[in-house]
Order: sequence, then C-alpha cells, then structure tokens
Amino acid sequence: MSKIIIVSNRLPLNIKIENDHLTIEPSVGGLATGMRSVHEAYESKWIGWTGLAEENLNSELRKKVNVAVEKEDCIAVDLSNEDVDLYYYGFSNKTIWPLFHYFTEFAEFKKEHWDAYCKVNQKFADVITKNCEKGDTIWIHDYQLLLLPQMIKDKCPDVSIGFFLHIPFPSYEVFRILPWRNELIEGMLGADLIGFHTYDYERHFFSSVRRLLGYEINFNKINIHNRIVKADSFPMGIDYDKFHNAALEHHSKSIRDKSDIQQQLDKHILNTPDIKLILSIDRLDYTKGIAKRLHAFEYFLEKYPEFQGKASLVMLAVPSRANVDQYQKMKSEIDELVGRMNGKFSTINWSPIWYFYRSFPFDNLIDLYTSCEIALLTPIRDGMNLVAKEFVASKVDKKGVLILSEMAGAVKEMSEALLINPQNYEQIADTLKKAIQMPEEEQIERNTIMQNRLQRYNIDRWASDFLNSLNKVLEDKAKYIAKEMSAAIVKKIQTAYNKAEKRIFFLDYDGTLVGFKDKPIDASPDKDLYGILDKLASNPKNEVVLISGRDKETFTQWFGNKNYTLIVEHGVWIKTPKDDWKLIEQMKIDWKENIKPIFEFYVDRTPGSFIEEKNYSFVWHYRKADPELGAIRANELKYDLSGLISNHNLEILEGNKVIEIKNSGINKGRAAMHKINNLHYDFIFGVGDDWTDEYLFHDLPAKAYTIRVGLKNTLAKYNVNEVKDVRGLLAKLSQ
Ligand code: GDG
Repeated sequence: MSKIIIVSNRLPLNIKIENDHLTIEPSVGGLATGMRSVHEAYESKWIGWTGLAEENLNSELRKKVNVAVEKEDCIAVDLSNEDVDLYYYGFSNKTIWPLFHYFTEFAEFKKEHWDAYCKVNQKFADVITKNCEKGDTIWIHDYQLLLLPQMIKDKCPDVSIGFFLHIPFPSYEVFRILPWRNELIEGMLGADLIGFHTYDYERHFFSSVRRLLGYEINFNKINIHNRIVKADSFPMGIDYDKFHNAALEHHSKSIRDKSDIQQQLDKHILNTPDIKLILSIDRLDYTKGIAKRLHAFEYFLEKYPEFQGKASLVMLAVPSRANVDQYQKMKSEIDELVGRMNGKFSTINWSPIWYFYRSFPFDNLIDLYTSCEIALLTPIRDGMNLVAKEFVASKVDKKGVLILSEMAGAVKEMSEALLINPQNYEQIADTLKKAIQMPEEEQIERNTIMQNRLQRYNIDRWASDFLNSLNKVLEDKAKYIAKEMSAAIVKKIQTAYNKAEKRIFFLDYDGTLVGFKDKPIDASPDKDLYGILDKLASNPKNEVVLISGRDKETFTQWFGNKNYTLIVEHGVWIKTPKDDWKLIEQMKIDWKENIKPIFEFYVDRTPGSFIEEKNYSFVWHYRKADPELGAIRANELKYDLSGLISNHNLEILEGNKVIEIKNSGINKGRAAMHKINNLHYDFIFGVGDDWTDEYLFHDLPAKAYTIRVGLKNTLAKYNVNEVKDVRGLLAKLSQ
C-alpha cells in the first residue's frame, strides 16, 4: 500500500543517552508539532536526523537508537559531526537562513559548506530511495533540504513529491546574491508541488524561476520540458483544539494542581492587581527582533511613565543554534539589555522584564498564554509565526490583545491583530498603550474573528489541503500522460503511414522543428533538420508543408529551393515547390500605419523587445526583455490593441513571448484546410507547439494525427516533450 514519507532535517524526537540508556521525548518547534498530527493520521514514515552524531554512537547504541526510532515509525539518516557542522550550522544556518530572512550581512558563502550541503542532501536521498516504493508520496520540509526533490525525482520518477518551505522565500534581488542560486531552484523544481506560507513568497519564487531559468509560468504552474510543477501558498495552521482545550483545562485547575510558574504569576497579579503582563515567546534568533523589542519596550516605559510598575514583559527565549557566532553575540546583547533595563526601572515590587532563557514544557507554555493579556511579537522577518496563532487560540474568554509584526507571514491571516513595524519604536510604544487600554468588547470582537479562522484552517486542514493539491497535480499529469506519445502510439502512426498512398504533413517551425533563440533569425534550420525533411519530402507519396507565423522572405531564404510547400504569416501566403508565393486570400493592410506607432511605443518602454514587421501583420517580441516587465507590457499592449481590432477587423495572437496583430479569420487551420481542399489524403499529420497551432488541430479532419509539443492543454490528440521528439518521429516515419 502506498504511504506518505515525511522528510525533515530533524526527526520530531529528542533522544538522550545517559549511561547507555535511551530516553525519547517528542521535540518542540513549529514544524515538528505541525507535522506530528499528519504523521499520526496517515500511514507514514518520518525520515530525518536523530540529533546524535554517528561518531558518538558505538554499534550497540546505534542499534538501540534505530530500534527506538523505528518504534516511532521513523527512519534515521546518519550524520557525522562534520556533516552537522558544515551542512546544518554552515550552509543551512549561515547562508540560507540569513539570506532568506534578508540578513544579507550575516550570510557566508563558503564552498566547503556548499559541498557538505550537497553531500548531506544526497545522504537523505539515498535513505529515501531505499525506503520508498512506486506510488508513495514524499513530503519534504524546509530550507535544509532544497536539493532533495530533484535528487529523488532523478532516482524515483514514480513517486509524487511535495516540498514545503517554512521560512520566507526572498525577493529575486536577494536570492540572486547566492552563488548556487540556480542549483537550489533546480533542486526545488524536482517536486511536483511546492508550498509556501504566503503568496508573497510564492511570487518571489516565480520571479526567480522566470529570471534564472526562463521557464514559462501559467498562473501558478511552471512548464518544465516534460513536467508541470505547481507552486501555491498554504498558510500553516495550528492544532487549535489542543491549545484551546489545554487553556480550558488550565482555568479549571485547583491551586494545588497549578505549576510553580503559574503560582508565581498568580501571586504577582494578586500583589499588583492592575498589572498587565505582556508576553513574548521565540527561539533566540536574530530574525525574531528580540533586542529591538526590548528597546521599544524601554521607549514605551519612558514615553508613558504612568505604565512603570503597571506593565511587565514576560519574555521566553528558547535556546537555538548556540554554535553560530551571531547567536552567541545576540545572547550576550540580550542578557546585557535585560540586566540594564531591569536595573534602570525595577522597584521593590516590580521589574519590567521577566526573562526566561530555556525551553518550557507544554503546560508552562499554556500558563504563559493564559496569564498574559497581551502578546508582543515583533519579528523582523518570520515565515509564519505560530506563537501568534497559539496565543489567540488559548484565549478561551476571547479577551487579550495580539500585537504582531507586519513582517510575519501570519499577518496575512490575522489582520484583526494590532500590526506594527518592528523598526518603529514610536508606533510600538503607542500600540502597547492602545492594547493596554483596549475595551474588552473590542478585544472579544477581534479575537472572535481570528479564532473562527484559526479553528477552520487548522493544522489538519493545512496538511490535507497540501496533500489534496499534490494529488490534483498528479491527476492533471495523468491526463497528459494519457496523451503522451507512447511506443504503442508511434507504432500505430507508423502502421497508418505505411498503409497510406497520399500523405500530408503540416509542420510548425519554431518550437516544433527548432528550439527558440533570443533572436528569431538565429533559429535557422540545421543540417540534421534539412536531412529529415528532405528525406520525408523525397517520398512521392508525401507532401511536406511547413506552416508558420514567419515572414516569406526568411522562409524563401531557408527553404525557397526545397521540395516543400511553405505557408507563412499564419496562413496569409502559400508557396508550392514549383510556384512563387501567392496570397491565400485577399486582405487589406491600410490598418498597419495606425498600429505601427503603438508597437513602437512599447519597444521604447520595454528594453530588449523589438518589432518584426510582416506583410500582413506586426509582431512584438519580448523574449529578451525582463520577463516580468515583458509580461506586464504584453498585457498593456493587448489592452491598447483591443480597442482598435473590431474597427479594422483585426485579431491579436499571443504566442510564446510574442504578441502579433493581423487580419482576423486568417489562421493556420483555415490555411491548412484551403490546402487540403477536396483532395483525398489518407494520412494527415499536424504538429505544433503554441496556441496558434490549436487552429490547425481544431480544423484538421478527425482522422488526422495531431501532436502538440510540451505538456499543455490542447486539442491535439497527443503530446510529445520537445523538439527532439518531433524530429525523431519524423525521421522514423521517413525510414
Ligand atoms: C519556523 C519558521 C514558521 C516555542 N518555545 C517553546 C515551544 N515553542 C513552540 C511554539 C511554536 C513553535 O515552537 C515556534 O514556532 P514559530 O512559528 O513561532 O517559529 P520557528 O521555530 O522559527 O519556526 C516560522 C514555522 O517554522 C512553521 O512553519 O512559522 O516562521 O521560522 O509552536 O509553541 N514549545 C514548548 N516549549 C517552549 O519553550 N513546548
């Protein structure tokens, strides 16, 4: 039976060894907590590192670890101390983490870190390929494993691969700084579905894909030769009921059952009844903006001294990546700041900051969520921020105020929170005051809306949305596969070809017989192509028709002396081997002088674009323009032209990075049918790569063999992947 394999850098377990004795506990953290419910709900295995370096385990202990891990339905990837140092602390946390969070000044670019990153991703790939079977779903998580999807796809093309990035994907301007940017994107594109927390990260990713690899993107689908990769946003939810129920239970506890922390908090609240507790919980990470938060809080106490003695910041900072320089420096900075501020403001009864530098058990976390009326979460960048969601979910009486940074992904779903810019101390101070004074009805109103949303879009919904979407990508793919040219179909076409006495081939040129080049003139035919076409045309039973949007001058130069029929400008002109060019139908061209200035205007405003003028049409090419600007201008141009076309009986054709305007009613289908006329061909073949060829597929008789190059929705009967396949098929038929 097919299963789900969850893959993350760390297994969701904390394994401790004391005197050869193992203890295993579930680990904390956003990813682990979130995916644990998926792990439990589905038939699944979790693959990752145990947190124990292989040098520290003798063979006996390693066996014990493996048995214990297996019991939890997990499989261990063995990493050495050096791997962890270079791949995890190195490339993952000194290169990708700072860069993707826009801390470019902290990013290091070391070849040995990169090499280790590739090596460890390959180690993961090896363990996965050993443990997966055809039909399995592999769900890979996060920035430590960006190369993994392609490594698996190469070895196991029959599994479906989802990838989710838990941190932001940065703007292209930042991503391009990475020396290994193309390799990372290509690695990610091995997945069938790529998920992000927000649409912003998704569009940054698309921008990098377009600019670095030049792939065409339709809505949120990326066309890569023979595959379609989908990217989408799936804002991660929390286990709402777990937090809400734990908070309910917490409120019903007797004094005796309360934790030490809760008893201290209660005592403090009792002694200073009008005290407001302001909560912050984060891993101690520079992205979380902890030092700035302290400065802002200091500014608040100075600007509004009436709150001195009335507001305390309860700050839980969970130790994280203590081996990395920046984290050590930040820890000292925060220790110092807390000490200085407490020294500056404290009284006998009150200190402004309660600082905990450790990890709390879940129950204590609930103590904090329920006892603090305000949460002040001020990350400088944060992929999502689950703490914000957990705080709101724990407010069973719906009272409490969330202050949240605009830079957290969670903000997209929590617009009822009080939003702040983490760099703006003035705004944070004023917002704190507003939060402290917010009427209860308003608190309830805001939290009700957020709670309803969090309850609906919880962690289960997030996981099932992702997995359903992955299934959908595969179903769509299956539709294409049904059309994909198999050996059996090739045989069928060959049999029909052999039986036929009068055959005709309609062959589109660019993207079908030759690949695209930056300048159309560079896509000239090569020796191989001439060889294939000449061979095909030399058979007296065959008629070869090149049918293209090209102009007649270029085709005369390339094929004027050949034994093929040429149809150009999408069906305006025709030339048979013996005759000169003829118009297929009479047309007006008086519209051209009105349209030309519009095209010129777009060339001036879009560097890299240019106009191709044909006898009966204008084409605006933007393949070499900035891809995003090109796409925007193409839409603007279509809009400008749309006002003119009905007056002049014109139509707009949108091809691959081109916009063409021409007389309406002229298309490849109509031209092909004009050519077929009433002649009785018993083998009709049509092949093309873009939507101008769809006219051909539409108009050719039902018995025709029609083929579209690339995986797209099409009226053609079959798909092939690329130019090479078309050439191969034609060569085979002509044998
Ligand atoms: C990454 C992204 C994204 C924290 N302290 C304790 C504790 N926690 C739990 C919280 C929460 C989780 O850890 C922290 O999640 P965050 O989302 O706030 O932040 P990151 O760890 O940086 O997570 C982030 C996330 O991945 C998910 O995609 O949201 O943007 O950076 O669940 O409750 N849990 C316990 N004790 C603690 O002391 N038990």
